[in-house]
Amino acid sequence: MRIKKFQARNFTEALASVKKELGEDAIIISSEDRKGARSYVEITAAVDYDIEPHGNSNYSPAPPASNSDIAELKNEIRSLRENIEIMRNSGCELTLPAEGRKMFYFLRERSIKDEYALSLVERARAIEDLEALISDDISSARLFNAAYSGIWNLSSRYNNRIIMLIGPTGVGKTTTVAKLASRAIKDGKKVALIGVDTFKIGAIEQIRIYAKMMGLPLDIISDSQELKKSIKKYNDRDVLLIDTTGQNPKDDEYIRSLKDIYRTGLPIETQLLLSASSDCDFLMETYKHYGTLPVDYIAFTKTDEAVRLGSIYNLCRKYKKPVAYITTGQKVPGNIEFIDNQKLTNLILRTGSA
Ligand SMILES: Nc1nc2c(ncn2[C@@H]2O[C@H](COP(=O)(O)OP(=O)(O)OP(=O)(O)O)[C@@H](O)[C@H]2O)c(=O)[nH]1
Ligand SMILES: [Mg+2]
Repeated sequence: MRIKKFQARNFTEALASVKKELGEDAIIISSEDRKGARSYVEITAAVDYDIEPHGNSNYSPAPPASNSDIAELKNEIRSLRENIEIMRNSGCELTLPAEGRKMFYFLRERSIKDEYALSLVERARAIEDLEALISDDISSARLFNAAYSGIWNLSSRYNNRIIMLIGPTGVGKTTTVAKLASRAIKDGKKVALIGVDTFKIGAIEQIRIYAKMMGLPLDIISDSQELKKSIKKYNDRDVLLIDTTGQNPKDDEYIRSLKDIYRTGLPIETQLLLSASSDCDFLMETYKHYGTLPVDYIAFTKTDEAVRLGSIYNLCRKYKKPVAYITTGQKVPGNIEFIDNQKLTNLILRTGSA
């Protein structure tokens, strides 16, 4: 066990130092708000570390432990772990004033990360301030949402707007391509669909069915050269929607094949779809992989299934990407909302399913 005191101007900074020096597993033992000519906070944190292997050659091994000893030890470790987890999940907020603590728990209940919750609490005077602060933090979305709702030819540099949807398997890319296509048709746009074939069984079938239902031309392509040809062919279309098939982003080959597409220099707008019902750690990890691609916008699917939506805030705050839209169900057409900042904030602050 290593124990260390950290001093900083506020809890956010102190907590950042704890994390930096002792890592994510550090637990907060105590925290104090020291008032005076030079006010500061002091956090005492500790981290457990692995016991080094015994290097002494005179070392004589103890008699082997019995199965019941091992089981007892395992139980002991499990209960210690649980206690550490409880301690880790409490502590940093304990020295906040009562109103601050109330706000902190309010934010934590919505799955907003502790470090972001602390920074919001530091800026808020009362719980009523949180809405405006959150809205400010995700303000980049507003610009886009205002423009997105009806204007498909946002990038006037090009003849058509080429939108490619990427994201984890089953997140709702094909369904959302169909929703976007019907929305564009409704807005009087000429649309074509492109499916990137990765030889996944059934993947192409689904986009084929949607294309047929909506009477839209569809090209299935398997590499960047074919994509170039398709885009040229559909030069008269206002909107081209490219559906990709989700694969494990840890698979380098997959990311490489997507990078090939960008290397063509085609004016592709990339929307990364993430399921709002995934847990925050998964979303952050996923973003790390897809973030190596030129992601322009994030869109959150399955908001209807999510119980807490604080992870939308966590992600927007960390990666500062605008949110293009959210999807709210399986229905095609429909179940897609080009929401503004205010609505997105309300969603983040909501608890319970829609
Ligand atoms: N509840 C809910 N379900 C959705 C939503 N969007 C898509 N789905 C469902 O999620 C499932 C997967 O959707 P797809 O569109 O096939 O997902 P995908 O990302 O194309 O999947 P892959 O091509 O396999 O990577 C389907 O059952 C959809 O109906 C949504 O907003 N809410
Ligand atoms: Mg699909």
